[in-house]
Amino acid sequence: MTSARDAAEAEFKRFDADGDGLLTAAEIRQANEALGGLGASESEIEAFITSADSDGDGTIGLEEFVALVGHGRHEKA
Ligand SMILES: [Ca+2]
Ligand SMILES: [Ca+2]
Repeated sequence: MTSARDAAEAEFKRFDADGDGLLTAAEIRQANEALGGLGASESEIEAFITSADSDGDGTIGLEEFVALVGHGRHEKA
């Protein structure tokens, strides 16, 4: 059984282009474009980071990402 956390971790690793365990604004923008080219603006990406960045270091760690996507949001029902 795949838990929501497992799915979030897999997603995180896909986004984390350099594998350092942190998602930067650049990585999130690249991932967003790769996932369907929604063309998020800089301010949208900044808002995403701000909403997820609970320790305020300006990047999204795995735990922050899991907390964001693992809370009642499901990509696939
Ligand atoms: Ca990274
Ligand atoms: Ca952070």
